[in-house]
Amino acid sequence: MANMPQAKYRKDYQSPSHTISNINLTFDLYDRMTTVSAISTVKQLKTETSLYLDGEGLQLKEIQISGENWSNYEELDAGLLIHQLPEEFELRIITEISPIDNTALEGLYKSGGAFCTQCEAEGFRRITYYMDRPDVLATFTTKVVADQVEYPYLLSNGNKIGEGSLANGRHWVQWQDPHPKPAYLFALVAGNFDVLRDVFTTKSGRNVDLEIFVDRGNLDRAPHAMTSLINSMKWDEERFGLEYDLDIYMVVAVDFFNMGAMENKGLNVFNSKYVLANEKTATDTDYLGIEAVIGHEYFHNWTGNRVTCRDWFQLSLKEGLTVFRDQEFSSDLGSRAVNRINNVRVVRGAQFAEDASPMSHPIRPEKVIEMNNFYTLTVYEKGSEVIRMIHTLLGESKFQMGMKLYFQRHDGTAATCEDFVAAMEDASGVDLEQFRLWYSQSGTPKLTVSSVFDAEHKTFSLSVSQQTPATPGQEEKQALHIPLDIELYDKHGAAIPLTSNGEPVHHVLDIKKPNQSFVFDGIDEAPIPSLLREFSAPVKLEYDYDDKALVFLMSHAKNDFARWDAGQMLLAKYLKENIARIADGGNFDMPLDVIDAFRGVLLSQSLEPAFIAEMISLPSFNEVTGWYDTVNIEAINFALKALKMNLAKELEDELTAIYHSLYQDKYLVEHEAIGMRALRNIALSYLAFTETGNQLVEQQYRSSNNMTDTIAAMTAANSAELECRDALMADYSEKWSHDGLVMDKWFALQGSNPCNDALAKLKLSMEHDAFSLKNPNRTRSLIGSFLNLNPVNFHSLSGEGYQFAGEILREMNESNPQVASRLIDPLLKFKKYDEIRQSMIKEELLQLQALDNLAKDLFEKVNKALEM
Ligand code: B3K
Ligand code: ZN
Repeated sequence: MANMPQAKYRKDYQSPSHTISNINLTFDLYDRMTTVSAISTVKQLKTETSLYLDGEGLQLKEIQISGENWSNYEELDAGLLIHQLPEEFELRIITEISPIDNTALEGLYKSGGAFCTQCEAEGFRRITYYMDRPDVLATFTTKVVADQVEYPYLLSNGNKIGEGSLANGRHWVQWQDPHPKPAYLFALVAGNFDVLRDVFTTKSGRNVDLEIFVDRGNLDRAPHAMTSLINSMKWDEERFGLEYDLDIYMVVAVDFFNMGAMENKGLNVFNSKYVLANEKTATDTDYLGIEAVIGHEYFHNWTGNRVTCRDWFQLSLKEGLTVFRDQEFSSDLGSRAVNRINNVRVVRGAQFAEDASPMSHPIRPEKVIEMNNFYTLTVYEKGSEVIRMIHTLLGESKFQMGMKLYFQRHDGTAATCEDFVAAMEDASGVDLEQFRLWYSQSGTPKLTVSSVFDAEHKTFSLSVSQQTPATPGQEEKQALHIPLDIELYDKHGAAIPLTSNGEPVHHVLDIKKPNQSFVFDGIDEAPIPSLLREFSAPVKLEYDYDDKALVFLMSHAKNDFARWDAGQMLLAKYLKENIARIADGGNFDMPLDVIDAFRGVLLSQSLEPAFIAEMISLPSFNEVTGWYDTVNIEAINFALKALKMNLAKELEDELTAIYHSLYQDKYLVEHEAIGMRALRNIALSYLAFTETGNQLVEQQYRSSNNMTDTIAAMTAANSAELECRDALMADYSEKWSHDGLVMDKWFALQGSNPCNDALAKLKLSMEHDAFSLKNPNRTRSLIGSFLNLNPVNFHSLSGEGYQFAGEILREMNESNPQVASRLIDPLLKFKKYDEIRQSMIKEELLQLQALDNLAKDLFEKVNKALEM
């Protein structure tokens, strides 16, 4: 490569040389030649009289310093260095950009007919030369000029302060955001939309205008997003005491977007996937996803915007905390247990896999080449688990005291993770010294627990040892402070009060040393321990439960999460046994009493349907691969399918009864109704493997009045490779081919199709009118699901799956490196497979490495993977 991308290190942080107190922007919007004028007030903070401004892909037209043309500057690779500047000055820069050619979807680009921006992490530098770093906070005034007919709505951050018409059919609107902010929170949108409007009255009585902008004709798909927004605003006031701070809150849905959504101050830009929903086009999962993402971006207004990050290494300061907040929001509005289960599935299934991959990093990374590569499960989901542990250690009321102090100290500034922990510590008096290691140490800790019951002394001892395996760049690991939430049960299922030397002991044990023991007294009979309740820490737990204890916990544990977890441990135990046996040429086998335990769950009158649905959901292929250093793809696939078929056969009567009893003729988006559909549809996914499967599935598809049941039927047909599959797929594509977002569900099924000629079918789907590699949603649906959810075909020994992935990655490296860099993740884990597969995947990585235009995003990942 001509210029080797350079890494940045957290330890090298230096405060800015200058500050920009305000910036006045004018955009004259044209597809190919947009002119951006930026006038900033700059002040020197240190001794340097030169100012460095970031800038990429810009045509520089003019630089003036306090009204004077300035020629004393250098144009560098990724910026400008302006020399001999006075202490205070007005900087005027004019640049030109071409939004229509921007396929990377970073900076200012066109999504369909609309102009929009994405600036986090470092996209503002593709708009103008600027100090594009999160610790430079300025007030923004933005004037947008564009054609009046094509772009009736011209939007930016803050409040509208002026508008007018111009000659030649153009018009302008000017916006002012009174809250100083870093450039990554800047946004601009220009387009022709339908608008859904509402008003929210805050707890102090201020009215806030709420506006959701969607493509023309989509207004009937916006109400759920609006309801979710209002619920978010209410929830943040009630649970966190936080009120919104502008007079207007806008959300714009766009079709071309690299991720889920963006929290730009007062003007969120959303992937349309997380806004648009009605019963015909969206599933229950989509509805819940919209609620979560609308909530997440709204909650960023305080945790992210009012207090932002000092530098990008601190990303988890805003992301981990905001994920924690959106998880709590969803849990308070819906089922806490179901939410917890789903969050834990992501951590165990995918974040643990990241920890074990070449990309393993702590929640606060030390070294970064391309910042966009660090919007990861580790920073987000493990980051949220770290906040949750602080919450567990402090309790809700002290945690809220910590939040108050955090805002008191840091509102309006750019802070660090350390600032957050210090506020929590100072407000609560709880010592978090050792706990801080969670921010710097990477990898998944393993907790090994053993127990001894002493009948003579009536004691029960738990010995706990912790060990974190080495990760790339971090050989030595230290003991972490791990909150271990436990409960002990007697044989009737009553919780035994925990005492030690006669004194009560809290149910959350502080594990701080490599090896630690806890002795509980006054215990008459051998108790059954429930360990790591609520997944109180993001660790792997090892404890030698026998089947009886797990079956007991499945029905007697006081907390739903613990019941579910016991069921998962039981399934894991038999999956592991069977995978080993199948790898040795043996057959699938599972004892009847294990099956009976799940029968008991299905027959329970007291459990919520949504929870039963979780109890009988099997671990995913990806979660199972996480149990092994070396993965046997065929054996895992065979065992998972055999387990599904076995349960279907043995529990057919119960599943059939449930399936028929849970029929609803009306579609309601309410938690109870969603739970009933979830259970009914998981029952269908099993029944698909029985004799009646094809008929049931086809009938559900034909009679469905909502997308949830439609997609459930198609998914069942796909995984069980039913005869009706192709007919259902054809029918769906005919109905929805005009709507890319709805077709994404179809593309995802094509991508994950387990049949033998899946890759050929996938390639045909790429010819579909609704498909385009330029659209990240389409690409993720079709290609992403092939790479992540189609293990047998992707890892085919023919090597075709890998070659196909390589071709797509080489293409996407040029058009959209950020999306390419997400797609590549499964290839980075090549060391987990047998030697033949390893060498085939490595070959694709080497081909990428050899490209002379390899983007920073892929450069960082490919090199890390090949280094290992
Ligand atoms: N903060 C954005 C993510 C930006 C990703 C940049 N590659 C959305 C969010 O986490 O809320
Ligand atoms: Zn976020």
